[in-house]
Amino acid sequence: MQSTSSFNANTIDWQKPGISIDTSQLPDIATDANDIEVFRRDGVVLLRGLFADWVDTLRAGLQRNLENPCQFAFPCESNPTGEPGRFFDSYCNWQLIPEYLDFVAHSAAASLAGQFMGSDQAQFFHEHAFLKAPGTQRATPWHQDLPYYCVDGMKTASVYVSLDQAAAEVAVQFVRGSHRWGRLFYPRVFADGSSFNDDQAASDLEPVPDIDADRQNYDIAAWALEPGDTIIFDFRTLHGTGNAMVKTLRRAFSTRWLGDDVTYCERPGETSPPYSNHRMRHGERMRKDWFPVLWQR
Ligand SMILES: O=C(O)CCC(=O)C(=O)O
Repeated sequence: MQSTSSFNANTIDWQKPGISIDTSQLPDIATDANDIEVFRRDGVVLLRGLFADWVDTLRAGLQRNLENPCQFAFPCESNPTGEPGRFFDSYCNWQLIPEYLDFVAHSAAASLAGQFMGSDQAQFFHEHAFLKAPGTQRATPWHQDLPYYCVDGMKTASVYVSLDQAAAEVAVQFVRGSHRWGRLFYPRVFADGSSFNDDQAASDLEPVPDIDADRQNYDIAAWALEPGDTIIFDFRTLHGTGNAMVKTLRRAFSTRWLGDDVTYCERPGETSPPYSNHRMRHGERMRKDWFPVLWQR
């Protein structure tokens, strides 16, 4: 997705392309056909402890992101002033934060994403880091990531690494099978759940159903998470949280991956990230110099 309260037009010059990644350094990973089957069926799968070895590195990167938020792209605070806790996120910093780059360039995330998407390649879109501090009650509004994004396609995956213990009621939750509903919902502002774009009413998107008011009618995956637990989910899978109070620090780091059917998509209103001067037209493949292909079958 996207997150976020509103895009900060004054964010740093995050769009500088440039770093090239030596794909020969990227490890392949053996995947389990049953896990891939669950991902295809449910739009989400949990792989316990998969990236435990990366937790310290990613925590250090997120700490760098937090200490100087304005030096990085799209720092966003979604807790209104005066509300307890903190709900922070930031994204598009993989070229700026060495620990994030290390993960993108040296972890098995590309291989994992490519195999789960059933794609001949895994093209990297961007990363996104999240933090909720103890005391936070602000929910992550239920949303799908795809309608925020300037891409379209069926083969997509987020690789979400939990960096802390999180009880099920505060961890991100997923509506199983929602990626197959054939429905897309309005993106929402994280701070208050309102629509992300004013002109969405004119689009084909629907309002997100009130999942929390009707939980028994949805098949919700709500897992207690440990550091290193990794959730792979489709950009169309509905996810979010209720507003149970976060009792201990809860951080996560997500990478977003595009499969071989994904193309650039013009959507009404602003997309996330708000790329400019990209010179791609609707329906074209995403340019590889900005979005590197890091794994090929
Ligand atoms: O961790 C959260 O609460 C939100 C995560 C999320 O929305 C995402 O990774 O797309």
